[in-house]
Amino acid sequence: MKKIALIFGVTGQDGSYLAKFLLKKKYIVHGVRRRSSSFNTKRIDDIYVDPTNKNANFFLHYGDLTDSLSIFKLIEKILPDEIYNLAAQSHVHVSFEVPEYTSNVTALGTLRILDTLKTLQKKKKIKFYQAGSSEMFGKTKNKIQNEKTIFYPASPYAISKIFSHWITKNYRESYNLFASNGILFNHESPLRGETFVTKKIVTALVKISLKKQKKLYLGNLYSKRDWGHANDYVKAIWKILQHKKPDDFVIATGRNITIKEFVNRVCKKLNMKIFWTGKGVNERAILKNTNKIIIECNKKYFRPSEVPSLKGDYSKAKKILKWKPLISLNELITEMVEYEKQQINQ
Ligand code: NAP
Ligand code: F7E
Repeated sequence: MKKIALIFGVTGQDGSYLAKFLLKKKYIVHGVRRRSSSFNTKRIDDIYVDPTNKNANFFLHYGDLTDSLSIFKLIEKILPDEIYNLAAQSHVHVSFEVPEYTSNVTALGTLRILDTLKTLQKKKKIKFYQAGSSEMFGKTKNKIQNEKTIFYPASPYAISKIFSHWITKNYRESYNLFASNGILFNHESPLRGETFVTKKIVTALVKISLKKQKKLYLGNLYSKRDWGHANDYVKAIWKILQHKKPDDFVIATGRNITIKEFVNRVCKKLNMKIFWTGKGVNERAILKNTNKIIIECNKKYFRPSEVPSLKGDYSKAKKILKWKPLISLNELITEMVEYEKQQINQ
């Protein structure tokens, strides 16, 4: 019998990589999409099949994490073997602008799924994965973070993810649900949302190199992030649910660099020679051969509260799940740059 998976957040970066990964593993995959005034299925259009086709193995349903009725009805109808909760208002900066909505989706949405699983557990024991985040460590003083590091969240997003982390643990301990948390550090890909910093940098610098854009505006250049590839990380997500017991795992690369260093590496890949000048919000990058400013900082992109440095220790996942990242940051940058060039040439 084929396994059945239900993915909340299937239209997002991770949802699309996970759906493709599970289809390769011969799962039947159901995904939840939100109603939106414009199409939001770009990342999964390549796997869409007409649901009336008798060989169809990928199905989309309308639903929303703010709507308990839709969640209950979908889970009760599909009765999947595994649920992956990847849905969230996932932008940290935006969470300061819409804190209540962020909490409703990113915190309470998880509770709505878990409570459905509790109600339905006599009908079926469904495994549950919760997409936790390194942002939960926030302003931690620990140089490297693992499953035992104390959380110090620095945004409404991070606080919502901590609620989800603990409610997942609480439902596991109180009702014996198979409910696991991943604590994933930043992971990127060509399919990353346009306003996250890596995608924003790569898209702009490729356009600048082709003289299709003049400038890139950024915020804090000195925060450090541990960046991996989404394709490696969805394999870890799957492994977490295949483990014999529910548990919590940090997924990371164990290396971090600043935003500025990320910019330098993308410029190198594009053979753009730049130098930096100025300080703080006046810092800028100048292209050597034209002497033109191509990067400036803008207050608009600084956050009310910043997470200065994150670096993950994934030794538990390595030991127990036999997982490790396979794609290096330079390979990730190459893939993102090539994808962006292709998009422009289309
Ligand atoms: P993403 O690209 O922003 O995708 C988020 C998904 O959630 C999209 O499918 C989105 O639908 C959906 N969604 C948003 N609000 C919803 C609602 N009210 N009801 C139902 N679905 C809703 O995020 P991602 O990068 O793939 O990340 C996946 C998950 O991992 C998120 O929970 C994120 O917070 C978490 N996470 C991400 C990272 C990372 O570095 N990528 C690291 C740690 C944790 P639309 O397409 O309609 O917007
Ligand atoms: O910012 C700085 C910014 O928005 C990274 C989400 O997937 O990963 C992601 O959250 C850093 C921050 O990702 C700009 O201040 C500078 O220090 O790409 P980001 P994030 O906030 O780390 C975690 C693990 C998640 O869970 C989240 O869902 O880059 N930065 N200048 C900028 N950031 C943005 N977005 N735009 C700028 O212009």
